[in-house]
Amino acid sequence: MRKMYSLFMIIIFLMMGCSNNSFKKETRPEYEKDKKLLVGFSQMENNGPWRIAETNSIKNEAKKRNIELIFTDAEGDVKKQISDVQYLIEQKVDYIILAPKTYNELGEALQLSKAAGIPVILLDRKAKGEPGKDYLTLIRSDFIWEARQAGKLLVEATNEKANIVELRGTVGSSVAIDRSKGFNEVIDQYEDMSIITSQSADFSRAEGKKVMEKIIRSSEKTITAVYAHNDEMAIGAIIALKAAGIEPGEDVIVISIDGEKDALKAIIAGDLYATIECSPFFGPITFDIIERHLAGEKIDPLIINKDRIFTKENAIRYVDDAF
Ligand code: GYE
Repeated sequence: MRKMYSLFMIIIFLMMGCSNNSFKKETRPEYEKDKKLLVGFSQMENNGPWRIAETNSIKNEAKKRNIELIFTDAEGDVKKQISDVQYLIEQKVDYIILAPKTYNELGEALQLSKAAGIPVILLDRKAKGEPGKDYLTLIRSDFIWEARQAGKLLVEATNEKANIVELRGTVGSSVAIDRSKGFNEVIDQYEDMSIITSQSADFSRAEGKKVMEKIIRSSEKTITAVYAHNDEMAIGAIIALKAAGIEPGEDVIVISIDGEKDALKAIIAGDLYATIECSPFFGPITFDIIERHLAGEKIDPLIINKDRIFTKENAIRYVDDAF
């Protein structure tokens, strides 16, 4: 009888242990409400002013709110980014913030976190999955809007006539697709605005310079405009143009997206015509979302940041605050 009783107690004890574990991640049980929140942030790469500004915005905001953050840098390698997410899952984080490099591959990371029951907040790009099911929400800029503004400004600056070089962002990223689409929508309405070549330079300054050098060497047509999907590639292109004796701002109109400090300086110097802002400051909105979700609020599956346009009219006003 005694033996039976102890066996019974052991079974009850084991069951209590199990049930505690299984409801751990869903909603926070009362006894965990005061526990410090543990959040993982998987960044795709951490070079160039835009990425660094985004990373710092998340890190600073976590610190401000007394939230513990585990940061991983995939160094531009999508396979590493998937294993970084796996690592964050093993660390039993409460939420994952994911800035996914490419759409398809990082969809796999969403499936892993979903299976582990950890909500994901996607930052700045899409990954394959269903909003509200495979991830909590996506916070980003309106890339189509940005690209349309770039297109409109270029039409104005070139009097509706240009041979355009397009420097595209990372192949397989949602942002590169949208920035091509929005731009093409606008310039397609003008007979004499044409893209003479469109090539990827992976959002990098060094690549932008290299790709532009090659295009300058091989182009049969006179290049009169450059549309770069981000400032870093535009600055690389400006360096290449100058080295080839072509004057940006006079011979070639250069336009891009992001609004980084170097781009605003290039506008003031007359090398860059304009840049459309794409804010990298995700910290406050991301942690607001997490806190609202913890409080049981319903979260919109898509949150769009508001951006501005920087030209020679206003660049001087914003340059000091830029990233
Ligand atoms: O414009 C670029 C960065 O995904 C919106 O990625 C982001 C883009 C940003 O490397 O500079």
